[in-house]
Amino acid sequence: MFIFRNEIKYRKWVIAMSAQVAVIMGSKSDWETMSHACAVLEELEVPYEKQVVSAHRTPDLMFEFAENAAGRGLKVIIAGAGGAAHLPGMVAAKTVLPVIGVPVKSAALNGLDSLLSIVQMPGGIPVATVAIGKAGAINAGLLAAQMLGAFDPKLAARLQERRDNLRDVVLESSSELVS
Ligand code: RP5
Repeated sequence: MFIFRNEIKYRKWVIAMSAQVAVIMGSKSDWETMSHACAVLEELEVPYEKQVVSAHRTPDLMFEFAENAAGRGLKVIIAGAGGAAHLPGMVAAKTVLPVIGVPVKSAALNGLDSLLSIVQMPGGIPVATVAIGKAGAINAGLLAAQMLGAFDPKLAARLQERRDNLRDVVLESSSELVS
């Protein structure tokens, strides 16, 4: 049992050391949305790490994270936030790694506030902004994998297989309508 617990710690350490993608979010309340990005990365066997980093509540941690991200070997950052969603843009301001911003659906304005906060970056500091909510989180995971897949033929093949499966599911659903 003791050894097993150590093994879990060891595996977590290995993942942290080998992560290519970081999935960060402004609050634990964003996890329901951001878990979809993580699920895609797991499915595609992309090593990733996840963490809560708040632009407003933990600004020093945010800067430390962004400044050290490239040096730690990360290649892509997925950042989700809701409301006054400054996390993706501020992280992008402190790193030249690609940052994908996920607008989390907010209670007050249904995520329109999140979307506009993330997408309207000034020229020079890009954030690749995806759709509000679950679809955006899924696409953020896929987009990160596609960026890495440009340099990793095996990952590119897994992405193509996923596309092919998606196509088959749609064609199948269409044929069910006809019969
Ligand atoms: C943002 O504020 C977070 O990204 C979250 O979407 C929103 C609300 O956070 P909580 O009050 O639920 O922690 O910073």
